[in-house]
Amino acid sequence: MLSDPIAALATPPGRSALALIRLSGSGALAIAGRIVAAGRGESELAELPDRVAALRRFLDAEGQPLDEGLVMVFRAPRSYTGDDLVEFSCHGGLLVPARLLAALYAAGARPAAPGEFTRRALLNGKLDLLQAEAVGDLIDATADAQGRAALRQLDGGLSRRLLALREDLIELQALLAYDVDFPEEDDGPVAPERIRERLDQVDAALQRLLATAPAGERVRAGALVVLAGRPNSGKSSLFNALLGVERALVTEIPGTTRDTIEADSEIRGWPVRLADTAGLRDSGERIERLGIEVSRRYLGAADLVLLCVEAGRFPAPDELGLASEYSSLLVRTKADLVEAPDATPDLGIAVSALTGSGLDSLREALAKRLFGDAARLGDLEPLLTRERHRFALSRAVEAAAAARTELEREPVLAAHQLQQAEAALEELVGVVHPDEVLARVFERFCVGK
Ligand SMILES: Nc1nc2c(ncn2[C@@H]2O[C@H](COP(=O)(O)OP(=O)(O)O)[C@@H](O)[C@H]2O)c(=O)[nH]1
Ligand SMILES: [Mg+2]
Repeated sequence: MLSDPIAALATPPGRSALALIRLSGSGALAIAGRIVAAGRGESELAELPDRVAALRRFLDAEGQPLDEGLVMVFRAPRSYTGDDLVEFSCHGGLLVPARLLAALYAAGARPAAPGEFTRRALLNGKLDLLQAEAVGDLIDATADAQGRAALRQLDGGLSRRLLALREDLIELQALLAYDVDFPEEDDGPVAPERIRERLDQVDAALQRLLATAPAGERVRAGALVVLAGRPNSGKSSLFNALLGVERALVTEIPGTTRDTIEADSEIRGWPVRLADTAGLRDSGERIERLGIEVSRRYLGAADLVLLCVEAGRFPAPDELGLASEYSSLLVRTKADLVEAPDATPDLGIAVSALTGSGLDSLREALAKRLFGDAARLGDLEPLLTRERHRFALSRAVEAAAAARTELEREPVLAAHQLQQAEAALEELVGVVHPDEVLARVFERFCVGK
């Protein structure tokens, strides 16, 4: 049933001062009423005004007290889900929230599935699909830029842009329909050039939006930056310095790093996953050789390779080869060991993991290379942040291009293509939401959301 009562913990389980439990669906107030004790002079739950916190004792199925906390009622449709909703703040930890939930289940609720609260919000028209995705993205965000992008999407920025484009497509269909219905009315109200001009504008706008996808997807997923170079070139030291913690083992023995070590970090507010690799060299040793193979795979997946070469020596042909094979940035390490590190920009950014010199310039360069597009585009357009968005918009762009081709030859077919483009945008925003689209969007949500 669409709105049968569901309940779940909205905060992570474990030791904490407080926990939040949500209950939503038809009969939510009656179910909550069964576990909330109204003491002397206190009003019954059903009499509580909306959105006002009340301190109450919570009871288990036997009527025994299990905690004291706050309860708040949100009556339909003014709630997150759009259905009647009750929130309980109780004490945290492992015992109390579990007992409170058990009491709610005994009183008639069932455990919520992952993302089920947000799914109901969507079905009740509280959020569209893009906003529902943004809720998930905001929860998963680790870097400022991810939080900002998610908030903008949650605020409806991308949805409004897409719905405006959809309006344009509908208007074009109307213009075409007029042309189809009254073709003999030459000099009719709709000049063919006008239709073409409008179509060109819409097409260009769709393409501009599609062009934000690579930058937007990188913001959402984070960029992979791989440190590479010869053994002992200072990769692990730089990795640690950028992270600000001693994650990777550093020794003077070449070949110390064998496994690739990954760590999430934030560089100037942008999400970056750093990977420290085994040094690249011909090694006779089996374990080290395996590590080098893994390094190669990482290099292939990297958004940017930081090629580490000691500041004291000129990059060798194999190193310059690597630099040109991958999208890379040359870093001259151990700058503290040389008198005057090369200042030529072509010869890379001089850094010292020991003194910290040059790290700021390196961070600046990294942010610019990896997220310059996102920063630039993000000011002008909402960003497309997922493959799902890119696929839908590609379909719209293709259909718009096909409509253009058909315009001269067969206006009916052009109108059909415009309708296809419109359908792609509708599916993207979630004006229509086929079940499989919903399933994909919600599969990674947590239960309380
Ligand atoms: N003076 C100096 N020594 C460094 C610096 N970075 C690394 N080293 C030394 O160079 C050696 C190799 O460093 P490591 O980070 O393990 O290099 P990797 O093999 O490329 O990971 C170690 O003895 C480090 O202490 C630096 O910035 N300055
Ligand atoms: Mg190392």
